[in-house]
Amino acid sequence: MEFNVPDMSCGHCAGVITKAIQQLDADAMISIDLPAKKVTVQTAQDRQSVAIALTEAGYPTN
Ligand SMILES: [Cu+2]
Repeated sequence: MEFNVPDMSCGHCAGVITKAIQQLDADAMISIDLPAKKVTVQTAQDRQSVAIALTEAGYPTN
């Protein structure tokens, strides 16, 4: 699944986002495209759970 994360702007953001997703699913495969502000996640969790985790970490998705 793919998320647009407009507030993601640097490596720190990417780190926070990675951690938030890993707390939800330690086995998640996460790939972050910083210039495109895009996060791709392979996880058994549903899309809404990941979106909520990102929002709670301070990075709302759209
Ligand atoms: Cu940042």
